[in-house]
Amino acid sequence: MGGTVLVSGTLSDAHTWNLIYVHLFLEERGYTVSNLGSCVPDDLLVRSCRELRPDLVVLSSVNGHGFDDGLQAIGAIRAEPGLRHLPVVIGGKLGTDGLRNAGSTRRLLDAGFDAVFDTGDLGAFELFLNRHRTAAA
Ligand code: B12
Repeated sequence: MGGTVLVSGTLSDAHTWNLIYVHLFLEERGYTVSNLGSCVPDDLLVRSCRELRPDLVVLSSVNGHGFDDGLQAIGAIRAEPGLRHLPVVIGGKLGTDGLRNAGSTRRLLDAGFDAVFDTGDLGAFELFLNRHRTAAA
């Protein structure tokens, strides 16, 4: 079955139902989930990645600051030598217009995210999970 996933909100984001939704979405697919909740500072996120050693980290942001918060979070994670290859994705409503933003997505990928779901496409996320599971097996 699935592995372990660390779910987290981003630094500025106070929304919580998105986190609960993603948590349940993963549990229903056999993953064991730890959920850090909302407004997570980068140092707590990095410390949790180091201590829990999850198979995957999923950041969720819906307040419109996801591109900026995500860039900062992935910078902190990738700066940690032991976390350079940890799979990390981000999704939700990352911008404020509900539209895909290829430039900002590219910046997040270049900064170290393994995948970006900027409009929260759960179908694309499920495809990613299946590919990730196959690669890990
Ligand atoms: C409830 C709510 C609040 C509540 C939150 C309470 C709580 N405990 O969560 C309160 C009142 C606190 C709030 C505050 C604010 N909110 Co608000 N809020 C909402 C609202 C009405 C519903 C959100 C919700 O719970 N949805 C239910 C969950 C299950 O769905 P979801 O969040 O959309 O998540 C889905 C997808 O995005 C996706 N998804 C999420 N994460 C991930 C991750 C991955 C990897 C993937 C694949 C998919 C994915 O899966 C989920 C299920 O489909 C939305 C509008 C709306 N109808 O969506 C606005 C909304 C999210 N809020 C918004 C804003 C702007 C704010 C404020 C900044 C307002 C303000 N000026 O103060 C503050 C944010 C403060 C902060 N520091 O973050 C905007 C965000 C703008 C944007 N991104 O385009 C929205 C979209 C409203 C709008 N149309 O303008 N909010």
